[in-house]
Amino acid sequence: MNLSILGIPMDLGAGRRGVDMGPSALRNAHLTRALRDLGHRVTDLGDVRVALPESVDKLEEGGMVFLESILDACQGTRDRLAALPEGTFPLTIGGDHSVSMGTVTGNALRGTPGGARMGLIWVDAHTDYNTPGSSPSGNIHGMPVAHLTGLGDPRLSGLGGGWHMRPEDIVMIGIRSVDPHERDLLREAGIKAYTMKDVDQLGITRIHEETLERLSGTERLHVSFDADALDPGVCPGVGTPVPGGLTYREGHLLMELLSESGRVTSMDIVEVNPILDTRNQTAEVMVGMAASLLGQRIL
Ligand code: EXY
Ligand code: MN
Ligand code: MN
Ligand code: MN
Repeated sequence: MNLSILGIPMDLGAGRRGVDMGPSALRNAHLTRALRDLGHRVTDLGDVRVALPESVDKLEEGGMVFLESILDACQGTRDRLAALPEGTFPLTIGGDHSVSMGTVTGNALRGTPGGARMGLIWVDAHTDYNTPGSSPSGNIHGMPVAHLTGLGDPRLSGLGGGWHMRPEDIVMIGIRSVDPHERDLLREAGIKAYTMKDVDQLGITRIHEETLERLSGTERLHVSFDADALDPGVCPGVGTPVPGGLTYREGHLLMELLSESGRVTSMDIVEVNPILDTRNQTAEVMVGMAASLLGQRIL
């Protein structure tokens, strides 16, 4: 398969600095080599520009202050992805999870001016369904899914030029940290979220079956994998760790089953923070997850 890697070195959506080095950490974990060893033709497109206004000191500011810079980076991401040739598999590497407002939109718009009907599998400890009005932190990496469905700040929810994710085409897996108002918004939207209790009770195999059934009407399928979905013992290098996450095998099984389905058309890896993980274990684990989605087999 033709794979295109695109980095978005952005930490402006997060509550702490460092995930802007996520793309470098993933490249240092030999992402390209791992995928070439599976027989893929891999092109590394480099990184999207992420710019701050001169006046802003990102170490001293936070939250919504960065909205315009996040919007600019997401527009650049959207446009790069929308312009890729048909038939390529985009693998976007962050960067905090606000980058997915650009990745999901760009992958939906490619070759389809009005935007394709996109399925979205959101692998995460968090539902990322806050709006600026509901967020307890003001950090935009807690808001991407809300904006992809048309809620929130119109500058961000307008990235698709009228295209939005349908809530019924979104499935979340690994959820274990949801804010009070966010929970209300999720319920109103009718988004399917599998919590870690569901993972414990149903298992990944049943969740995978139900997910593909629910998303059977979609034209494309994007997997957005937040490293903090995995247990902090597996992925310590994340900015918002939550105990009781997916095991290493649950993460790989989900990727292996999705790989066998042949349905997935694009992927994000986000929230890898090398400042918090000097052994680069988190990046190495996430390279393995991408490899499992892209055809690596045990036997
Ligand atoms: N729900 C919390 C907030 O909105 O501030 C925490 C969000 C963490 C988001 C990370 C990327 O998954
Ligand atoms: Mn997230
Ligand atoms: Mn998360
Ligand atoms: Mn709309």
